[in-house]
Amino acid sequence: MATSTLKHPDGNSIIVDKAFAQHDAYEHALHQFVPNVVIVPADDKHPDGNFVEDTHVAVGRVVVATLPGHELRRGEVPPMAEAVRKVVGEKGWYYNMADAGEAYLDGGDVLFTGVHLLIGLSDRTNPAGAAFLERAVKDHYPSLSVVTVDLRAQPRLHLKCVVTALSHTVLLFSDDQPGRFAYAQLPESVRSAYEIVWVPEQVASNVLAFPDGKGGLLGVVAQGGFPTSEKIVDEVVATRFGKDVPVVKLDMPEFIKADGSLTCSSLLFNC
Ligand code: CIR
Repeated sequence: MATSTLKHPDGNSIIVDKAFAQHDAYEHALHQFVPNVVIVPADDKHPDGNFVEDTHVAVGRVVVATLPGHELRRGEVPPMAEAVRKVVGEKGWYYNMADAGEAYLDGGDVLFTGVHLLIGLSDRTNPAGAAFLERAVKDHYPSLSVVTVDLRAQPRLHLKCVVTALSHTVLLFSDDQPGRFAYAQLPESVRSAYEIVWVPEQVASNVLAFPDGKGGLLGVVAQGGFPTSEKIVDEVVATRFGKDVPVVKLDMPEFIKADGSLTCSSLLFNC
């Protein structure tokens, strides 16, 4: 039986104090762009518990409690579900993947661009998990276009390790084999709906972007420590969304050692 989720070669050298400081900086960055940030207390029983993104998926008012693909992470879901219900309340249409037999899925494999719902298949997300999410979302948003991207043969953890959305018109991909493979899997109708921006470092293709509700951006949180990719993100944000849109850079090396991206430490709701 597996005893750890860690794959990164430096996974055993995580410095906990530094990780807390990096998490504080992350929290601070969220406060700049999100009116209501709820902090879920740490739980020593779940060392990956800070990667809350994997436990739930929210698309509009649909909220799915996932069954994470790694068995060591499944105990994270019930306490997070309590916190999520407090935040979303009666507006949510709730689904629980644990009730669905063989279905499992990590939220890191789900990218809602505002136009399309992309679901990656991986070691952590199986076709039944993707189908469960698609059904839940389509129950309420029948015309939403859902695309499954099969990355099971690719060396990366989740879909959002290689692609995230800067806005509903711009996608950021990592310019490496898994990123190119993911791009190639998208139907032409989806690819042509976006401007595609490529960054050379995989970890830098994962950004948190905060829409202003009018097609623009309030700001972006991006990985620091990757100057070539940072320059590309800065330029795209300045030229497409305005020079005044802040791009906050966060150096998160302890989280990278735990195979974590930026998006994975928060869950965003807009219902
Ligand atoms: C895991 O393998 O599950 C954790 N060590 C990392 C999860 C990162 N999650 C994410 O990027 N969505």
